[in-house]
Amino acid sequence: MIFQKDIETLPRKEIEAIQLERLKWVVKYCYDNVPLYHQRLTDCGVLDGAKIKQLSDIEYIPFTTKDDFRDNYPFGLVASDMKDIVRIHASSGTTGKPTTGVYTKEDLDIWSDCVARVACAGGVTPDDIIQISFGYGLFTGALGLHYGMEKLGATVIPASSGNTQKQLMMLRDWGVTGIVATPSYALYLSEAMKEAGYPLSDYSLRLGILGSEPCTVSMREQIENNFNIRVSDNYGMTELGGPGVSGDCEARDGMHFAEDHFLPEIIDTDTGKRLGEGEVGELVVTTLTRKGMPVLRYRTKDITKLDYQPCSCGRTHCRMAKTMGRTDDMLIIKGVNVFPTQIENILINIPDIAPHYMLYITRQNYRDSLEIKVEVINESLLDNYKMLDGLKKRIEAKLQSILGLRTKVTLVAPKTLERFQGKAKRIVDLRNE
Ligand code: ADP
Ligand code: K
Ligand code: ZN
Repeated sequence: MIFQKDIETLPRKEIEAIQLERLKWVVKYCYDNVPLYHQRLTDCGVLDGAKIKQLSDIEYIPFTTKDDFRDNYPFGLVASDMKDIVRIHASSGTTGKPTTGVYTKEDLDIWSDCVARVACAGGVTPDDIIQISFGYGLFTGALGLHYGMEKLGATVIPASSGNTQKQLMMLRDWGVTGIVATPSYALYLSEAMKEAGYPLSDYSLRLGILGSEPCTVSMREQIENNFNIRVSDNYGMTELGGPGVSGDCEARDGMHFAEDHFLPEIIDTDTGKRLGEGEVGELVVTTLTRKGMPVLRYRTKDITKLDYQPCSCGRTHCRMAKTMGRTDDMLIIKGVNVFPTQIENILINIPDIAPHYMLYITRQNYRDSLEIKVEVINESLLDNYKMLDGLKKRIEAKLQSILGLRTKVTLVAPKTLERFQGKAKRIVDLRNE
């Protein structure tokens, strides 16, 4: 099933024609309505779009960054009349002032379409009962998935996050077939489900629609095995309106971008130069239809690549690879570049330990060191020092061979590391303390 088949299977040429027309529209719209963009479009000579003749002319336009959102907090980037704004969301703001996202009625309508596409691509049908275990509130994830699922015709349970026993009760009693959550919460819930001890046959769960943080293939497999479900990944962010920007189809070979609403580019982070198809770099996105808060060339800081080849599912919109990290969470330890997802991938494939871990980075005498705390799950090892030491050394050796970095592994008892109900925060960088 393809939710908006006519649009999602358009030939490449037609997608590009729509994008060019909409790009010209959004440039003029920003020039006319947002002081920051008016100034920048004036400075670069694009003005109200006079210089945009083809899609690649987008490169004349300066990037927009997270700082622009902060500097214009809360409503400086709003392009519509406030009387036409019907909803305000905001990011968590863990690294400063929150980022606001504002929506007109039309924006909400398009947003739901985009989320419904992603849900449909992930296997959801109107027969499904979907439990939304994202935290409801300012966060775009919960309400975004909520209205998208409803638009698709699925039955929505606005469970919100937390209260694990009640989550499990609803899963069992209400015949829930699909769960929406962050991968870390899904993993947590799947463990709690095993522990609760009811047979799998008490549950009807078959799908996981996960997003909002990276989910490696190995983590996905772990969640799938625990729950006995199929998981799809989807991607988005507050600055671009929330989830629905891209999502997995049944092929799970890259997440299809909603290319009629978002124009993606990949750039070299250092030079800002546009990169070609398949090249790895930072994702930059321009919104093509948003009215409340349009964004020109937003630097997402997410590292990925784009694939424009036809997909076996029939959709023609390009596919974005799972993010390989962010330009700002890349750890540089003793000069070695490390992405936390690399470490996770290694740990998750080692038996006897749980997929729960914490990274601590410290600095002494100008030397960085990385300590990794991991939980042992094989209880029979706990009293055997020799076995534990052997396990620890094997993990350290594996990490060193793959990362090229000597690390210190500390094994801890089962269930002693923090469990995250929202986005996991597994990195503690103490170098500048
Ligand atoms: P969200 O509502 O999706 O959590 P935020 O604005 O809080 O949006 O955070 C956006 C960031 O979250 C993205 O820039 C990206 O780094 C990360 N993110 C969101 N979804 C995914 C995903 N499916 N895979 C990897 N990272 C993701
Ligand atoms: K996120
Ligand atoms: Zn596909």
